[in-house]
Amino acid sequence: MGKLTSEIITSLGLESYLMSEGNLPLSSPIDGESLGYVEETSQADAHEMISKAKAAFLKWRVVPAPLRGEHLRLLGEELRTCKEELGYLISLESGKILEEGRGEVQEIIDICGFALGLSRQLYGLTMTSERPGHRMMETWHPLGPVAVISPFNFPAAIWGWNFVLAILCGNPVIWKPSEKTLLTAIACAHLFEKVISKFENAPPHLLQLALGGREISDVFLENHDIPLVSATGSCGMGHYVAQQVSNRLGRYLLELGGNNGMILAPSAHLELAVRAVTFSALGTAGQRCTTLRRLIIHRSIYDQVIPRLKSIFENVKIGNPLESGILMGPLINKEAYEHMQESLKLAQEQGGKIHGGTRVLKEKYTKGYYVKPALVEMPSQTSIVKTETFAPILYVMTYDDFTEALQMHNDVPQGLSSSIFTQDTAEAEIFMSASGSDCGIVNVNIGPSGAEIGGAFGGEKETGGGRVSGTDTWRAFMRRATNTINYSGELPLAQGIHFDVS
Ligand code: UN1
Repeated sequence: MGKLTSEIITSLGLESYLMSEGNLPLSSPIDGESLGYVEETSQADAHEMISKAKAAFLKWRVVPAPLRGEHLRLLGEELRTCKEELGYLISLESGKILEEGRGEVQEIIDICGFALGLSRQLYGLTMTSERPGHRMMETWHPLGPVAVISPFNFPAAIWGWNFVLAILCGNPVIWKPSEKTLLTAIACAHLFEKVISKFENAPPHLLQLALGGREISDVFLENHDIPLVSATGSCGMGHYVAQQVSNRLGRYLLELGGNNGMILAPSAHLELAVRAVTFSALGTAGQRCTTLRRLIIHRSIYDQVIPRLKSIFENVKIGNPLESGILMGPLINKEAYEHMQESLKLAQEQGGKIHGGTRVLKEKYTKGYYVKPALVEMPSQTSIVKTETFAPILYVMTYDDFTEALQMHNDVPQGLSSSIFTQDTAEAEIFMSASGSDCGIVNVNIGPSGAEIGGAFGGEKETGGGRVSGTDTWRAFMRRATNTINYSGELPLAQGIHFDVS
């Protein structure tokens, strides 16, 4: 382990968690370097965690929400003091560049601030009653222990969006992070523990880490004492989670794959559009659920845009994501690289003209999978274009007519994020209207990735329909009660029904 890495592990207080042997190996995608081992959670321990979370729930649910918010404010403060270190650890384990690692920590800081404000605004409605001397209202209550299943690509922020809201809403969390980014998860849990241990009114086990694979998730998917499972990851994983949790009529919140498109209209500000495409397609080495994967360009500007994109894709700085100036780090592992190559082969068979996409730096990093991003000119939106490949592949297609572009844009199974670059107000409005983009995120003159925490985040169709992060997504983490209060001294029934014994 490098000197800086071991210093950061020490400053985050993580040495005691690392073992020289264990059944879950930790490594960095940068060069395959081993970071040690941690112990897998057993099924028996996972069941025990549920009992502990239930006990914590009974205490935490009665702590006033503004006080719960105050705990989260302090988590935000703690994160500010170690933004650099945690950002580094995220980059080391997920392979994203440092700038993005830091950005991820910032997302959690932001959601902590959001939660503090929200802690005094968990509002319910009051309704007018049809009965005299009656009042009706809605109240929102804590739901119970929440299981959070999170992916490798945002190893801290996705936990943050879910955890912070769950805790704010009065629910303990059991977190099953990706097996590829366990150290980041341990660091986040350790930070929270540091903050929460200062509060007398906070019960133990508000956050428990369940480390392992599907067998561990299964314990939470099947258990009635987990009223909500929030899972972020692939559509395949989401299908499985939905089926398992539905079997017991539990609740699930899914934020799954995207196959995000951008329409580039003839009036587009091309300077900005090219920059937006660059960040959205190449950021996080194409491994965001919001990554731009389909560019639908008006035929009249195709020849102005493609040579510029080719040059950017060819020259983008690829390398160790911890070094300054680098814009693209490695893919998460060999499987991701192989999957990318298989998709490119299919694209070629389906008439695609591929630029880039090959492995680079393999002499320097024999165990790191660095690739040139692929720009693929497609004759039409074929089956491979409709499939999400979690890698830096941008499929490019042309259109002549705006209606055709919209139709092509929506003709994929996923529905997470979308964007249009246009100066034509009518086109922009149509794109955002009922007959426009069918995604959960619909942007004008910015790319599909890089959402702020203030908005609800998630999408439709195979993206799973769930929303996390801003606005009213907190409601998914609470139990709604409709209250009717009678102060009339009579007992009138609704709908004018008479039901008298005498
Ligand atoms: C993801 O890749 O699962 O909007 C989340 C974005 C980030 C979140 C991505 N704020 O690109």
